[in-house]
Amino acid sequence: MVETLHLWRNGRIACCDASMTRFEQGAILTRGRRIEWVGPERERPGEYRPDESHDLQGAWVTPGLIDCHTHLVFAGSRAAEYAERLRGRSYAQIARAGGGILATMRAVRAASEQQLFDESLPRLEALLAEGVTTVEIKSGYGLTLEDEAKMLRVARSLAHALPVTISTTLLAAHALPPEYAGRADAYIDVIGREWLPRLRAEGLVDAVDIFCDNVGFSTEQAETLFESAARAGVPVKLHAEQLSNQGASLLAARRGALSCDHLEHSGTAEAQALAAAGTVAVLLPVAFFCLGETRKPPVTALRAAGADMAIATDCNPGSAPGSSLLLAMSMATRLFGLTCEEALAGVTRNAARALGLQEERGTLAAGKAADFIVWSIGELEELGYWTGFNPCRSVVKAGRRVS
Ligand code: DI6
Ligand code: FE
Repeated sequence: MVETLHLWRNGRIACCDASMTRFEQGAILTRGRRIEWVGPERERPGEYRPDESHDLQGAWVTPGLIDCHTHLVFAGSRAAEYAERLRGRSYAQIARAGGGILATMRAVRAASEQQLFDESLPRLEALLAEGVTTVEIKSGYGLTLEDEAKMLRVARSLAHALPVTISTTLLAAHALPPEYAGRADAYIDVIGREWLPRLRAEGLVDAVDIFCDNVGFSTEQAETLFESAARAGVPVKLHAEQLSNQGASLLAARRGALSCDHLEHSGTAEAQALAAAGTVAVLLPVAFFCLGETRKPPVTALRAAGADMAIATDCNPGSAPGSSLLLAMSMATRLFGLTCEEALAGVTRNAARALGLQEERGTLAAGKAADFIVWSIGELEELGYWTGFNPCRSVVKAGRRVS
């Protein structure tokens, strides 16, 4: 079958490659789900005879945005806990008293697969409406084999309901479930030995994650889980240095993790180790904001070391109840000091790397997925500038205009 060739012309194209190439009078040729060619309109090779032509009317175009860290599949809300936190109780205190992640675990276990799907869908719709065409979704509120599988199946089925590519991450090591109270090592063992191989064989797991912190798991436990992941041939990432420094980033770097996420309590040594290992530093400013944190990730050190920085929503009912990647970009600039260009790279090229998807997505180049966004903006810097305003005009996913 010969797929039709589409020309998308008269755009201002931000490729989001390493040199942040822009074509002011640019065009994109797509064939089926892929980009065939991108460049200045006047340099379009003559051998291409497009079947259809679309006028972008001088609008800015970027790659489809990528939200590389979410816990978007969950049930219920934790607004009452938020109210308690406003009265002075800390996230860690609530977690230690059996609330926090375990409160959502109870809601997720009680929810049917359909309920979980129905509650999660609007959050993914909100991301898509902002031009997010690839989303990572973690498990981590089931904490039994069956309930983790249920969450991951919901994540996979969301990709059939909406034009969004979903990457799934097994985060069974998010909190210690009551069944394993006092037996954290045994829990890590069962995840690595039984759950991971089974869920991977069912096609439900693209990566493995662990919450390594004083209210989560230790670096030794992370190391054990990473050994199992290596045996199963599954890439790893981790929640590191969000609330304390347990040496998790250094472990992530040593194990060649795809990404190391949060990082508020890390410093120069960690930044250098991540840069040297090519592990992406994922910044989650919405969690920083909603927890009322004051300690920031070492952005200056990460920049100086040449580490790749990504930005994600962390969408979850506890620390980051929201579903706006554009707001996360804005917070990353104002709260963490990223430039607008770094923020854009953080939701495109670097976010793709954080998922190991850099060969397919994250930049506009020949051979990449034809996922791109047409924006109603006059300047590219408006991405990372607006707070709570959505200038997305149109979404093209896998070569098809879907909005
Ligand atoms: N860090 C976070 O910010 C989320 N998970 C994690 O390890 C919070 C998840 C939650 O509170 O439900
Ligand atoms: Fe998270």
